[in-house]
Amino acid sequence: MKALITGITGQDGSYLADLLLAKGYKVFGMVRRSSTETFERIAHIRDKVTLVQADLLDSTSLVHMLRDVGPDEVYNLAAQSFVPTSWSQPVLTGEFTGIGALRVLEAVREVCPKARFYQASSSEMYGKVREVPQTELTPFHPRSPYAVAKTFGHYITVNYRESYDLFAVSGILFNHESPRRGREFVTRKITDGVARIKLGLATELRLGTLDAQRDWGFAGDYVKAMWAMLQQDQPEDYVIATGRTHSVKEFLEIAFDHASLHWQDYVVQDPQFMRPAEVDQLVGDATKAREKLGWEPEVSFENLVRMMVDADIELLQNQR
Ligand code: NAP
Ligand code: F7E
Repeated sequence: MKALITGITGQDGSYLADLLLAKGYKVFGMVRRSSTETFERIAHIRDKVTLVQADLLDSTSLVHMLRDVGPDEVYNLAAQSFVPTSWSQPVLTGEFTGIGALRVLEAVREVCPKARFYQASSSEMYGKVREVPQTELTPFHPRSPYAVAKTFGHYITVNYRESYDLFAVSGILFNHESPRRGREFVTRKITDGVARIKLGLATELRLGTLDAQRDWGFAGDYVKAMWAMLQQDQPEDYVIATGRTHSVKEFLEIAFDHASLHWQDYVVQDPQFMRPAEVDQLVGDATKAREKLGWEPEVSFENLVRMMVDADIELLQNQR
């Protein structure tokens, strides 16, 4: 089996590549041209995957890539994925995160319509939530240009499935984190901050709202659900979540406590990290995934936080 992953250099792309290699797939990864390589997360599997240059902005490059690879499965994980950047660069976010998904779908339809397609949809689409917890049937109310773009990506995936009979599915994934998470996201920002403070490299950690709540899981668990969705008899959409919600404050408490520190001594609230619009109580109901995919999250919230703190301390110690 051949799988193509867009966004292989990102958090999820790297975990999905690990999973598919372990299952015996030949793994191809789409990378965009850059003056410096951004292959840190796939350094450990660099000789096991084949990288192909293409860009979500360039339809021709996507068509050529699919012709060259001839994949059985396509996972569209590439996107501008940081919510605050979507306010400062809304057009670019719409192009990458929304229309980019359409370009990949169009290329699949033209080149390899029998390939199975996965779209990385997001709990951010629920935004100003209509009900708690959220299911596959909960209406969307996106609250950022990122979320609006993801909502387009979601519906165009549903539309291509219904219009062209593609095996196209959308995974509505709630926040998932890991030691490979980008450092600007709040979880990694905190665990990196704890490690720096612990090692005497920083004296404070500047954050936005501490009351925000998220349903946080482990990325390594969530990529298993992506794969499982493409192995079903019917293409359907699934919510992937832990069903538990925690505040930024709770994350801080566990992270600092794990390093024997008190967060109140170091955390400073800074208005520059507040958002023009926040989402409400995001908490997912993954009953359908549990029943149809047999999927369950394995790493608890507490263990996720501790895993990330340990990894960041080790990383910084090794750099010394
Ligand atoms: P990430 O770490 O930010 O990775 C994004 C990937 O997209 C990177 O490989 C990046 O490449 C690539 N990319 C961006 N623009 C591109 C372009 N124009 N052409 C080609 N590649 C491009 O994101 P992630 O956390 O792994 O998330 C994976 C996907 O799931 C994203 O679509 C995200 O929006 C979605 N999602 C994430 C979560 C979550 O909690 N992590 C939840 C729901 C949905 P470079 O390395 O070159 O920048
Ligand atoms: O923010 C609050 C912030 O940036 C979480 C992406 O993967 O998950 C991610 O989006 C919360 C927000 O993730 C800071 O206001 C406080 O309420 O870690 P985040 P996100 O916006 O939830 C979804 C599912 C995706 O699809 C996205 O691609 O934390 N917060 N202080 C802060 N957030 C950040 N980044 N930085 C702070 O200093």
